[in-house]
Amino acid sequence: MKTILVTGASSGFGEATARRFALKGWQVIAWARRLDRMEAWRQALPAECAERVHLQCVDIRVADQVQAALADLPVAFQAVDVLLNNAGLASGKDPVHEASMDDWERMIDTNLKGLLYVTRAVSPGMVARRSGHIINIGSIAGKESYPEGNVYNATKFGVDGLTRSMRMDLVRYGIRVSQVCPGMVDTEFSTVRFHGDRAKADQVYQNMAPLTAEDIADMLEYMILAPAHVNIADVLILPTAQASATIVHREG
Ligand code: NDP
Ligand code: 8X3
Repeated sequence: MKTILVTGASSGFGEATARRFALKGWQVIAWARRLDRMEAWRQALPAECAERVHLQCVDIRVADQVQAALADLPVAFQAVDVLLNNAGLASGKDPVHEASMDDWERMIDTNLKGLLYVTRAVSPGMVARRSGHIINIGSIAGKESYPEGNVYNATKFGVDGLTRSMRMDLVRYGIRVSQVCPGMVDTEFSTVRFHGDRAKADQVYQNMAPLTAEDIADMLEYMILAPAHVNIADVLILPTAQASATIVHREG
C-alpha cells in the first residue's frame, strides 16, 4: 500500500488531494495546525478509508515539530512514497516600502524554511529506499513577479529554484522531483492573504472563473499516478481567463 504525506491538509489543495488519495486506497499522513479541520474531512470518509488516514498537528515552521511528527508515525506509515510540499501562504499584498515585516517572516518561514525542514526530514528515507516522489507547490508568482507581490514572489521563486536543485540532488536515487505552479485558485488563500477580509478576497475572483482545489488535485493525481519512468517536472496551470500573473479577463 502506498503512502502520501500532505502538508497543509486542512484546507484548499492539500485537503482535496489528501481526501482524493484516501478514497483511492492510499495511506495518507495529513499535516496542518488545525487538527479539527482535518478531523472533519477524515470523519466524512468511508470508514475503511478513514482508518488509513493519520492526522498530525504540525507547524512546519518548527523543525522540532516536523522531526517529532515523523518519529511518532506508526510503523505502517513510516515509508513515505510521495511528499506533497503544499503548506504555504501569502500574507499581505503591499508595496515593499510599506509591507509588514511580520508578514515577510511568516512567508519566508513557511514557504521556504518549512518546506526545507519537511524535505530534509522525509527525503533520507526515500534515498535509502531508492524511490519516492516529492512535489512542491510553487505558483505563477514563482515564474513572474507582480506589483506588491515582493516577498511572496521571492518565496515562490525560491521554491522554483529549490525544485530544480532538489531534482539534481535526488535523480541518482530514482526519486522524482516535480513542481506545480497554479495561477488563481479559489481556496482560503486570498482570505489568509488579506488577513481575514473576505470581501477583499472575493474581489480577486470577481467576474471570472478561477480554478478550484479539485482542479489542482486532478493534476496532482495525474502526476503521481504517471508510470514510474515518467516525471512531469513542472506544470503551470491557469484558469482559462488568466493569461499571466497580471492579465485576467473579467466578464461584465
Ligand atoms: P489554503 O489557505 O486553502 O491552504 C493552506 C494550507 O497550508 C492550510 O491547510 C494551512 O493549514 C497550511 N499551512 C499554512 N501555514 C502552515 C504551517 N505553518 N504549518 C503547517 N501548515 C500550514 O491555500 P491553498 O490551498 O490555495 O494553498 C496551498 C499552496 O498553494 C500554498 O503553498 C500556496 O502558496 C499555493 N498556491 C495557491 C494558489 C491560489 O491561488 N490559491 C495559487 C498558487 C499557489 P493550517 O492553517 O491549519 O496550518
Ligand atoms: C497564488 C497565485 O497570483 O495570487 O500563488 O500569486 S497569485
